[in-house]
Amino acid sequence: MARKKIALIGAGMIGGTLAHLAAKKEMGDIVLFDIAEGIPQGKALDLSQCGPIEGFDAKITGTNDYADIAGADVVIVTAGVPRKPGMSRDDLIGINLGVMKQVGEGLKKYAPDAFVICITNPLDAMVWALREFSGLPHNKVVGMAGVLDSARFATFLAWEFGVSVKDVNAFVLGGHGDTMVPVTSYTTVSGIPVDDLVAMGKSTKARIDEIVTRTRGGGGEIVGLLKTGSAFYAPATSAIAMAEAYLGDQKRILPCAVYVEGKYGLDGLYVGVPTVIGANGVEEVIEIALDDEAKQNFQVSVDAVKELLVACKAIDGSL
Ligand code: TXD
Repeated sequence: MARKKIALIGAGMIGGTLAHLAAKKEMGDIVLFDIAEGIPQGKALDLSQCGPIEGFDAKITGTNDYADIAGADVVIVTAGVPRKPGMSRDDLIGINLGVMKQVGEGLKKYAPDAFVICITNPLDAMVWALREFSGLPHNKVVGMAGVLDSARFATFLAWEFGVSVKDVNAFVLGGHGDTMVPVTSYTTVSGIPVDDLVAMGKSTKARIDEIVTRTRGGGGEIVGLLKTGSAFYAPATSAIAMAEAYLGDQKRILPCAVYVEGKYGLDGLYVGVPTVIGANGVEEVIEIALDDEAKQNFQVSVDAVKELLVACKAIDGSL
């Protein structure tokens, strides 16, 4: 059986990390696309030379021509500009919306059957715009944010409780922004709800609230430290988990930015919700019961996403 084909649109910090992870896992042949001349080609050559050492067989190529992504099974989009200190994710709309338009045209023409994972910020608006521009089916275009935000939440909780990260199952819903909704009532350590661990004296409500706040600011914390860009190892790792769920028909329930129609009181919006990812892409949106606080926070998140869409439509009248 021919190898799968993975196209990475954007060969920057996340794109290069995606390529390395996909190659090490032998997920398929990899095409790195970028508008920067030489970057995708140089990274592809460098990564290819890891093969003899790591022992992976994967054809890794770099290109500036969309035709080279033809027939891709999975496309992961990081094209655009990342944040600098002092910038909000929303400040990126002006530039990255135009980028999504170009990428959407490329997908429509060369990879209409692909499962597309958008990473570019502001995520909830960019994934919606990419779906609109590409015309691909809603169940085949998703955004990566919740897996990353949940991993940040899980990391901080594991440190707090002094337990293995393997045993923390964290849930973060809503938009990929300061309004994201870490849902402690669905967050467990080996099945034990966080609230029960607090009741056992393993932590306090105040500390958990601090961790929720730190999770919300998780991206900004790294931007502030790096100064030249934003996080890229965990974002790449998160998108790879989503791509593996699709390629392996794993039926994983992952928090992804997906098109929600009729559930959570929404009538057609991309936002982070628990999603079953399998060979058909988005196979089901899981509507969990939210307590009043989580419901309120989720609504704030939805309203923030809606404002981004208004901003997008003001920039590009075709949306
Ligand atoms: O959880 C999440 N979704 C976020 C997303 C987590 C971290 C980073 N987040 C966003 O991903 C970030 O705010 C950016 O919007 C993207 C990509 O971040 P990255 O750190 O990889 O940015 P780089 O290193 O600047 O890479 C972007 C590449 C760069 O090589 C540019 O030349 C290329 O995008 N680029 C383009 N490629 C194709 N087409 C166009 N028009 C284009 N413009 C720039």
